[in-house]
Amino acid sequence: MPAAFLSSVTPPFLAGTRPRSAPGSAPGDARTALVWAGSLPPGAERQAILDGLMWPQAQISPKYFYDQRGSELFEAITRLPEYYPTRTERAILDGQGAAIGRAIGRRRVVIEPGAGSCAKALRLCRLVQATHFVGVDISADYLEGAVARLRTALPGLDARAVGGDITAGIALPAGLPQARRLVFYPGSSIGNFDPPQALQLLRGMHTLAAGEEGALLIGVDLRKDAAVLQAAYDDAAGVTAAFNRNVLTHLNRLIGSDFDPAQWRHEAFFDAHHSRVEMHLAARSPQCVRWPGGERRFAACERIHTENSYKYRLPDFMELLAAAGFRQPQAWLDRRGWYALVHART
Ligand code: AVJ
Repeated sequence: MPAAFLSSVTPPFLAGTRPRSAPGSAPGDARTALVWAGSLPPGAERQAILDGLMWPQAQISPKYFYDQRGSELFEAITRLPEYYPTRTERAILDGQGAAIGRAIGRRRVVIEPGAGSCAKALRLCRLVQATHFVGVDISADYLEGAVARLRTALPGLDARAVGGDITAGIALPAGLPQARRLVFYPGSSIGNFDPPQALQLLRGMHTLAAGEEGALLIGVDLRKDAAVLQAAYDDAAGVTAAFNRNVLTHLNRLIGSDFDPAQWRHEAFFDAHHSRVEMHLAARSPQCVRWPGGERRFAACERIHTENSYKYRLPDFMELLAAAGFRQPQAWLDRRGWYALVHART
């Protein structure tokens, strides 16, 4: 691995997350049960957010983008002309679906961390003739609606929604078959984590899939021209800017802060050294943000770091997969080599 991959600093909001045991399935109808799992206790979550805000380089974890409004804005981003990852991934699945389907084989269980709208889950569950689906997402209400629609589209599928934070460890519904599991992690969500965190997450996915013939299918955004990346994260219509600012509205609700989103400017750029797109919010004027028990002053132009989106070179990503214990990796790329869908076995 190049040195750049090892030199990134672990931000406080991710340093504190550790796998922890979580409660099992909630009582009630097993087909519709929403299982809460893996989230930090409320006090610790609040403290983690405040630590991030008080850090010299203020930061907010990108997981807080995804309240109801944020999930809708993200869906809008995936339809933007500049935002290539979603449609490139779909083109790979559509164009090379037969070969990918052969590599995966028939699958009993599909587990999708960060399932969101479940749009890709429908295709994949059809492709591999899955009998069980487990969608996991931090935006639990949004996910619950999506899983309900998935059940309508595939009536034979036992589909469950699990609300929870995948970085904190998740509890699978009781009785889920152990054999022929496929962890499906599309959308290049792995890019939100710096390589050491990504390795930890991939190890967790290895554990989730482990058992007879376990496997992983993961989407990875690859390194490319900086101008293409820049446009994808700073679109002309300003949807990504609205998505970025919405995190402040969400935080106001979560911790009782008084951020004025209109006072913050969206910034996005490619950092070639770390091979990542960074998103920030920059203060338009000097201001003081208050919350119960504290405050932080921001100078004009001072920034809050809200997201990293790593762009991998394929060999580096393959090394990460191997380090997490995966074997026999196979990758399918689009014609331009912008994006990879990678399959590997546990
Ligand atoms: C959902 C993390 C894959 O990094 O491209 C889109 C989120 N941020 N536009 C990405 C995002 C700004 C997205 N991921």
